[in-house]
Amino acid sequence: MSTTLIKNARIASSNDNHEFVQLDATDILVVNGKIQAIGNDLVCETAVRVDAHEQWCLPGFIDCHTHLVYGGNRAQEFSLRLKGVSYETISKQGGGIKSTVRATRALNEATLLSQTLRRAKRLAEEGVTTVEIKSGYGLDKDTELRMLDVALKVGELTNLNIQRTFLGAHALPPDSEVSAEEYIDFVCQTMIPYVAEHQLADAVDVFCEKVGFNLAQTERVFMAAKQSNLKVKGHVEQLSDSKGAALAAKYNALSVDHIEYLAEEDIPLLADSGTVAVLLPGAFYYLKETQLPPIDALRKYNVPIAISTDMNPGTSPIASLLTCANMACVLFGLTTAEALTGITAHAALALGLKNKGQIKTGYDADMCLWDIESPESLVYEINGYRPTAKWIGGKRVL
Ligand code: DI6
Ligand code: FE
Repeated sequence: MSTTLIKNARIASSNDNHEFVQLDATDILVVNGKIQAIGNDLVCETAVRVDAHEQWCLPGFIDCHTHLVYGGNRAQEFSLRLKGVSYETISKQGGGIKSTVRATRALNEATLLSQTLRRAKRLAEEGVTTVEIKSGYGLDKDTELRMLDVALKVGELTNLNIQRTFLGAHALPPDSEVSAEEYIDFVCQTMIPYVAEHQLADAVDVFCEKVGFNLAQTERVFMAAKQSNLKVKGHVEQLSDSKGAALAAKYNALSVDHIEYLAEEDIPLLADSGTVAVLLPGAFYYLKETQLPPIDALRKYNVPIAISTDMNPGTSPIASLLTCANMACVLFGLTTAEALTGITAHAALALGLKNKGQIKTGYDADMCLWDIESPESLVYEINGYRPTAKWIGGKRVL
């Protein structure tokens, strides 16, 4: 693979203290997909030389929680909700996740792939280089596996790094008599071992909520994941304090996501287990939630905070990570620096990716150049900018 030398950049990244700062260097040498050196006056005769002309160079953004693969849309449900019908009511009446499951099951792989690619490209256009994609709109073996395969193909066709998460425990399958316990048996005994054996996912997720699965069912899924050596994450405390975060911490979860209703007493558990708090302000916005996540307490206990789109057809149809970073500032009170760390270094931690999310020697060369006044411009202005150059694993893709 080629060697690249980027000259004259203003480089900004989170540092090891989790602060998003400008580095005291202008040049980056990339060899074999990795950042080999960061410094001033770097020289390499054999490298492809790129003059950044003082543009900013930032780590590629990481969208660490998406449901990018799905069929259909939920525009009608959106209209119902605008008339005051709640998400829970729609879900109980067979809409919500179940309607997307029916639409997803009905699509063949090629159609599912082309619809997913459209959304992946939207994310990528804004400087995203890594995307986590969950299954969970199949809820039967064939469709769950098809979703995971589509996610893999998105990576092959776009250059994006894709992390896959098995979310079989997203909802009870529609049009089936199966009980929640029986369905969890299937998830734990059939699906998780299969997914692990064939390396179809990097982690396992559960929707722990009144409209999802209860704490005991969630724990069964976490135990099965652990037995199969898969990391866990959880959709927890989105609509109520169900104690999913504390349980996730017990299983050393990579992340707990949503967490508007997270109780302060559970936050030290997250700090101890190294679990990342993932904010999903798009879902908060679309559901017109008013309960704010406990940002000050997360800061107090130094729990890393990440931000993601939660891109999904029901509660967060928003394929723009930078818009979600803006929302995390405006709606949740994050600083712009916290937001930038939240879509880079902390998002990498939420996926267990040790070599991504920072511009740092030895890290993967996933980065973009931006023609902006300062990095905070990206969070300040909605739909304001696109990168002018982009590398993923050292390969120039823009
Ligand atoms: N929480 C969410 O935000 C998405 N899934 C979940 O467990 C919503 C999924 C949907 O409504 O389709
Ligand atoms: Fe989600």
